[in-house]
Amino acid sequence: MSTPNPVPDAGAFDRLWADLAPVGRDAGSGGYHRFSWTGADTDARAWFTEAAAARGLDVRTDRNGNLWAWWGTPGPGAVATGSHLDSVPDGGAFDGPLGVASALAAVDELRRRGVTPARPLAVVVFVEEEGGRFGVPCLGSRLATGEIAPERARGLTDAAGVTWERAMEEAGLDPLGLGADPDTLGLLDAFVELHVEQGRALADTPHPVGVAGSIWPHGRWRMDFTGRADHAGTTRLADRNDPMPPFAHAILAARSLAEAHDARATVAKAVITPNGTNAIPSLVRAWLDARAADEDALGAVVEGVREAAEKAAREHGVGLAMTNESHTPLVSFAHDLRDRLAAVVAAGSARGEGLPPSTDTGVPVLPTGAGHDAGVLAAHVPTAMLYVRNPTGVSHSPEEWASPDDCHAGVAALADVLQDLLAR
Ligand code: HGY
Ligand code: MN
Ligand code: MN
Ligand code: MN
Repeated sequence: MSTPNPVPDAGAFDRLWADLAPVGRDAGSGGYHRFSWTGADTDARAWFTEAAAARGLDVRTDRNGNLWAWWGTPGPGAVATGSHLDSVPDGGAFDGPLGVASALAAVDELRRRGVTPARPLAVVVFVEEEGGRFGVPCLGSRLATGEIAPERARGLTDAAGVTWERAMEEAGLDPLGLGADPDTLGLLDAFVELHVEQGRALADTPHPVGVAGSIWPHGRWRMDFTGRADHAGTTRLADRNDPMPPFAHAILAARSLAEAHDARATVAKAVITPNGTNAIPSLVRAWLDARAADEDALGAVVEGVREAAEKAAREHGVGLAMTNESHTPLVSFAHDLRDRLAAVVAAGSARGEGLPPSTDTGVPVLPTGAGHDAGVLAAHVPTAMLYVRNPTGVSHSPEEWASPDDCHAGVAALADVLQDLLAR
């Protein structure tokens, strides 16, 4: 079992986690409903602000609503670490929060080691990473990098029609300040995100910590099937313009194309209007989440779904508009930083096992199909990721889990990595 040198004061993480984990947890399912700028997300952000301030960090909210907690005066050569606090509907406890709590615990560990950073360090919380409320994932980091235009972001709406602009105003922020933030990102020499592993890549290995190698190309496409509302009992089949059969064809096409291309395609969200048992729908609005190891496979899946959906729409006298809402190209994390992290984590593992730090403990470097803010920043800042083992192999579910020992190993590895980066 490879264990980075254990965190002598594991209590620092445990105390942080004991405070954060209950915030927004559903008493019934055990899942989380932390949607940007709403109660549970606001409470989690308040927790972060308090915990960071208690460590003497200077907490600032940037123009896009991301939180930055600085150890040292913000300046060039800075190192940042962090993740997100928002969740998918009924999400797990660790996806996002583990990276944030571990970052604060790593600050505690660095101080316990007597480290005086030679560079500024920021702990960051990106907003709307899941896109769970406004539909575009990594919205906070995409705004900061300039990847998404402020005008588009301001107009994004949630299920109740509330715009991002109004949600920010209600959170006490100025939505007119939205936009690329080179002044902040330009300070960073490195960004490291620690994240719970969201599949089985570490679950069946002796490694509690892995390093990210790449993130698959992935994206979201909205499909609007426009039919004609009518009576379920009096309308003959030949007279119908029912959007549901083409919708069903799109789902089945996504599944078979994903199998054919060893890709992943999911249709998990749909809004049916008027959504009445005995009323043929006038509109089905649904979203395709597609991901593949390369752009060719991703394109083949998406265009195959489009063709199948368009064919079925024609046959049923239904309109179809399929539009791309977000797309992240293949992310290959910078090899030098990735390999540096792997070496530091391996040395920590070796020390943890009483072996010479030069021992190659085989720390895994992993591809993933999960998107992250690190995947957005990687095109702008030298970026790397650490993964913490998830024995369940399940994520975006209350079942998602990481053991306390593995969380501590993650904090130790993150502290080792930050100590290495801050010393240069
Ligand atoms: O959907 C994702 O891959 C990430 O969890 N936002
Ligand atoms: Mn997620
Ligand atoms: Mn995440
Ligand atoms: Mn009737």
